[in-house]
Amino acid sequence: MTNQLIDLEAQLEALQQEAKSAIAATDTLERLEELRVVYLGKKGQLSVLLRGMGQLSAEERPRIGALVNTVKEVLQTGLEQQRQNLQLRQIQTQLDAETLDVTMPAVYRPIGRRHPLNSTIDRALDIFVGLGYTVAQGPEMETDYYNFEALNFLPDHPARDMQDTLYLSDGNLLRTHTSTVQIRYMEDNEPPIRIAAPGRVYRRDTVDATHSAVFHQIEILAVDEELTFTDLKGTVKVFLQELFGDVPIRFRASYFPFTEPSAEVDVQWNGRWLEVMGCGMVDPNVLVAVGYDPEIYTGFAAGFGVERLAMVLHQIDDIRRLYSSDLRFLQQF
Ligand code: 2U9
Repeated sequence: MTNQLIDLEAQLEALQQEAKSAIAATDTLERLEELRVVYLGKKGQLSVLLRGMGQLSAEERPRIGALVNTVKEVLQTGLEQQRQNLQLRQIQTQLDAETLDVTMPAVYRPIGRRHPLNSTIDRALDIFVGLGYTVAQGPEMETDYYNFEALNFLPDHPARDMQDTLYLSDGNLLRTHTSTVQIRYMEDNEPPIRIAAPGRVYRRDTVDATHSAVFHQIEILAVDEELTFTDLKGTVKVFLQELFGDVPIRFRASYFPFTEPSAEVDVQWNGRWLEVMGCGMVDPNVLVAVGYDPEIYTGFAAGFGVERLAMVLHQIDDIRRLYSSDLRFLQQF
């Protein structure tokens, strides 16, 4: 055996050892590919060693040839095995990362709820929309004309008093009822009309358990040919029974500047008669003010305070609870 042969064999052995441990130590597929190129590539270390074969004799060459093939196979097998290992490891890492721990405590996301005032408004409007009414809205700052004059309030009516109405320095005022919306709607539309007007209203009231300077109303108005007090009673009855269930209701004669005749409506609730709304046939003067002919058209209207209705429905003892944003109160609804 020549020295070259022994030398080459030793180098091949060393190469195989070094390559095997390098392959076993790789931890990425990219690094593994780099190693394949380093050892088995065209310009790799095995090819470099093979160039030394040229100096061997014809008898020695097959022996080295066989050894080179063995080293090649060992390295290819090693590379393939490590490739599979790394792929498995990659999949496992991915699975571990994507595992959903169903026992982990959830992130607390509090669920909001409707404020009792809004849910009362929604319930009431749903009922009227179901009866064919359209929801109408208008400005909160108003003129004397829309808030009083067009609604048949005489110039010296006590409601116009500074004691009762909030006047602004420019001569406008904050509406004391949503009837202003109906006047504006009638100016722009011809009968037949059926509208429900929800909104915020203002009064110069001292705040106590049942009064607030700012509160909410819903008023309805229907104008058509041949509408009678019976239509009004039927509408009010359907509305209250949708809201309170099959409870007794009664109409008491009353007075409002904008309706004639007028009535207040009570429901029997928890054994007591409670006043919940007012209503009446639209005064002919109001129809004339918006250009409707009272010889052809009649109308009925009704109105209620949303706070009062919510308080009756939910047994709330103080109107101020509806504005205090106290979660201990609001979470009960
Ligand atoms: C037009 C004509 C008539 C609306 C009406 C009432 C009776 C009524 C009060 C209930 C408690 C207001 O919130 S409260 O203080 N409302 O009693 N409202 S009839 O009548 C109208 C509306 C618009 C053009």
